[in-house]
Amino acid sequence: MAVAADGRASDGSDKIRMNPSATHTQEAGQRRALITGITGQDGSFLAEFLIHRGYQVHGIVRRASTFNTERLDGIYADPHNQGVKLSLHYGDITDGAGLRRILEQTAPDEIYNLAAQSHVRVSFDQAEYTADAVATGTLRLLEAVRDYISSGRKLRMYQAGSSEMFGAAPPPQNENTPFYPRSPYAVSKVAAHWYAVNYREAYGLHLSNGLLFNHESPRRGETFVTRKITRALTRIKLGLQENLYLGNLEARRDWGFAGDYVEAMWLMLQQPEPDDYVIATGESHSVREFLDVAASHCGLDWRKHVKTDPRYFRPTEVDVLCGDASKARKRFGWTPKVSFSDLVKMMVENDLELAEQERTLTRAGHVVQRGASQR
Ligand code: NAP
Ligand code: F7E
Repeated sequence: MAVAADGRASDGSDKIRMNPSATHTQEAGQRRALITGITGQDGSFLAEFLIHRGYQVHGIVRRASTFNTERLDGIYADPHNQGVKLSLHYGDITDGAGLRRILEQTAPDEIYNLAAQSHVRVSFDQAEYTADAVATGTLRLLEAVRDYISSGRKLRMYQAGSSEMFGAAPPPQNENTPFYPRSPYAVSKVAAHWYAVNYREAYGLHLSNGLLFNHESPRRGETFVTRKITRALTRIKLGLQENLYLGNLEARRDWGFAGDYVEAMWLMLQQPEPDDYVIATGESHSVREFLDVAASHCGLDWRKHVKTDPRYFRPTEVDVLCGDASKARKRFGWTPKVSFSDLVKMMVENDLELAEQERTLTRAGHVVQRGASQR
C-alpha cells in the first residue's frame, strides 16, 4: 500500500505505507532516490524534479498528530495505480535504527539529506534538539550509509549545508570562505558539514555538500521572513489583518528561488567526483528592500503596518550574506533563473490568492484556521 500525499493510505486509514519492497513499483533500470525532509519546501520541489526525470522517489516523513504532507499533494498518486513514483516511509533523523531499515528497504542510488530543524531563531530556544537533528542526525545517516556501502553497494549523497555556516564572515562568501557560525543551527550545520567531509575522505563516499544561500517560494514556511511578509501584506491588503510584527529589517540576504536550487542539488550528484558548492544568486537585499518590493506589488505603504517586536531579533545576527556561485557555474553550468523581483512577485501573487480564499470563507461565516505558531 502506498501513501497519499496527506499521509492517508488510500484505504481511508491514516497509515503511511510501511516496509515496501524496494522494487514494488520500479521499472528496470529506473533510478531510486531517498529524501529525508521530503515534506519541507525543498523536499517537495526536489521530489517533483526527480519524478519528472524518471526517478522512483522515496521520502521519510515524521509522524505528526496533524497531516504534514501538504506540499506533496501535487505529486501524490493513488498507490493502487501502476507505476506510482512516490513512496513515503515513517522515520525520523533522530532514530538511527529506523534510518538503517529504510535504507535497506529502499536501496537508493542517491540520498538527499534535507531533514532539519531549519529555523535559526528557534534554534536558540531548542539548541540541543537542533544539534541532535541537524548535526547528530547527519552523523546517524552517515553511519548507516557507511555500513550500506561497505558491502560494495553504490550510493551518492547530498548534504544540505547552509550560508548560515558563513555567518559573520564578510561577503562575498565562496567555498574558500572560513565558517563563522552565529547560531546553534549554524554551528550544527558546520558540524554536519565536517562529518560529511570526514566520511567522504575516510570511506570513499560520493558525497557533496551544498552551501545553499536562502531560497524561497510560495511553499516557504510561514515563519521565515519572506513568506511571513508576503502572507501578511496580502492579508492586510484584503482587510484580514492590520499589522505585521518583525525584528531586524537591516539584515541582508541572498535570496533565490527554491525550484532553481534543487536542480543544483541533483547536478552535484551527477558529477564524476564529489565536491562542495556554493549555490547563490550573487545579489543581496535587506529585509527592508524585500518589504519595499512586496508592498509595491500589493499597492501598500508597509510603514503604516509594520511594527517591531523584540522577540524576532536574534541573540547573534548574521548581517550580510551574498554568495559567489562561480564554481557551480563553471563545473556544471548552474545559474539561477528566477530574479529577486520575480521571486517576490511570485510569492505575493500566490499569497494574494490564498488571502482571497480566506476572505471568501470568512465572509461566508467560516472560521479560517491558520495555526498558532509565533509568526
Ligand atoms: P523546511 O521547509 O524547514 O523542511 C525541513 C524538513 O525536515 C521537513 O520535511 C521537516 O519535517 C523535516 N524534519 C525536521 N525535523 C526532522 C526530524 N527530526 N526527522 C526527520 N525529518 C525532520 O526546510 P527547507 O527550506 O526545505 O530546507 C531543506 C534543508 O536545506 C534543511 O536542511 C535546511 O536546513 C537546509 N537549507 C535551507 C535553506 C533555505 O533557504 N530554504 C538554505 C540552506 C540550507 P516536517 O514537515 O514534519 O516539519
Ligand atoms: O530570516 C530577519 C532575521 O528566518 C532572515 C533558513 O532557511 O536561510 C534561512 O535562515 C532575516 C534574518 O531566514 C524577522 O533576523 C526580521 O536576519 O527568513 P529567516 P534565515 O535566518 O536567513 C538559511 C540559509 C537557512 O539555512 C535556514 O534554514 O530576516 N528577520 N524580522 C526576521 N526573520 C524571521 N524569521 N521573522 C521575523 O519576524
